[in-house]
Amino acid sequence: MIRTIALLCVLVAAWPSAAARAADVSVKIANFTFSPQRLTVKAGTTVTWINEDDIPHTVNASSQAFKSGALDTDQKFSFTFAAPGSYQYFCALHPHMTGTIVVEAATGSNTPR
Ligand SMILES: [Cu+2]
Repeated sequence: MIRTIALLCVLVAAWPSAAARAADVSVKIANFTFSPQRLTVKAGTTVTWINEDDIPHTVNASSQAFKSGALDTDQKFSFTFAAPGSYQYFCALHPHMTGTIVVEAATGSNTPR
């Protein structure tokens, strides 16, 4: 419980713009699993992975669009998905750990055409 509160404080401190950018989301890494394993976001969304396991994990895109390096406990990695598409990723240390980020075109008046 205390650990959860401490983590929330860290998150708020690290993301001063979190309230203004409510669309930004996080993926938890725990028990050798990315959670949620499949996530759909709008283009322009920043996704942050947080390692809650006691051992290191990585977040590597199959396309090599992003690559975190080893994340120790409570370490985070963020990537902003600018382009729509389906992004498969895995943990380089435990390749059976996989996840997918599906990026949809952003809607709004400033969307070209
Ligand atoms: Cu791993």
